[in-house]
Amino acid sequence: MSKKINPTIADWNLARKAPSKSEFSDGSQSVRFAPTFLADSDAVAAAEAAERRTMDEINVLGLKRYAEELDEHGFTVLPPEEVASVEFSEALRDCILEISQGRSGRSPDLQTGASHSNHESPFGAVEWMPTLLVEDPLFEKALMNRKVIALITYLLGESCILNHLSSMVKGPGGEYLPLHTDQNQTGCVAPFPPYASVANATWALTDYSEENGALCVVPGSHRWCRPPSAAEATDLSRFQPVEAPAGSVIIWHGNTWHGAVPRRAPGLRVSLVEYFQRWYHPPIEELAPHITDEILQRNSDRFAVLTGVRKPMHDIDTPEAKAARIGLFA
Ligand SMILES: O=C(O)CCC(=O)C(=O)O
Ligand SMILES: [Fe+2]
Repeated sequence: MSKKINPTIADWNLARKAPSKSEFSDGSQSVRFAPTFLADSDAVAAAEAAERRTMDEINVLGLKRYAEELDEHGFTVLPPEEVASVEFSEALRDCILEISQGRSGRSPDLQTGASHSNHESPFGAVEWMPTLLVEDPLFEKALMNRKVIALITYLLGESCILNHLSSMVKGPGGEYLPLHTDQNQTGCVAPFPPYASVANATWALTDYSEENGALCVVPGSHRWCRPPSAAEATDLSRFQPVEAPAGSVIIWHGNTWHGAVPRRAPGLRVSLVEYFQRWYHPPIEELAPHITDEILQRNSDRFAVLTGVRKPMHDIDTPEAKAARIGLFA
């Protein structure tokens, strides 16, 4: 597996190794340093353990190939058979369409797409619906999908959080979504670090193809560590539509240039967007106040971290919190 994009703990060991007494720079043991900022062997061990857990999970779930694609191309497509049953994906799609009807008062037309053909949004002819997580337990199940979380952890570490969970319902016509990166929207300014500080997992709940108005990517663009220029953002020769059957999950690195083509075929493109980021970026959806005890009880501890109910990495003194500052997978 390429180590260039996601350096492993070994690459950083020299800088992070807890020093022995004889390694202090002036060779003297009589000089005293305030301990908080010194490398700490418990924190290093916690960071290494997080990397081992992350890679073990990738291997146990048979996801090595998809992790390699993320390293190599900056995106990957988990096919439906890797993700969930057809029934689950269809239920998720129907649930989104029902919420769309409830929020807009208009009945979505999956066959012709006429209900959404005149929609205007920054994403084209798309109805964008944020704040979905607590609308239905199906969204909690989608969020906690083990394989999706394994790959997101590979990109963002165990301490990552959800920035928002939303859906897109796209009708025929409308505008192109210009190429852009997510990294500089909620992560950091260019030049970007080579590792992801933001990552997107989008459930394609209807078939994705060029004529169906698919997401487009520029493979390998995550290595460029910058967003496209205005000319590059609108250069249609760079738009590569992602072909993915309904039920797939498309995962991409925050540095990856992506956009979308307008839908030419009748009907609707329906997707669920799970947008994640490293723990130190503020989320756009403040989820914690909406997470009830009942929701917490039916979910894992990881769910509480993802939704910001628990913030263990904000506690500066624990090895885990220190590990989240020194390890890409912690
Ligand atoms: O699904 C799409 O059409 C692209 C949306 C997008 O840019 C995003 O979710 O970051
Ligand atoms: Fe985006």
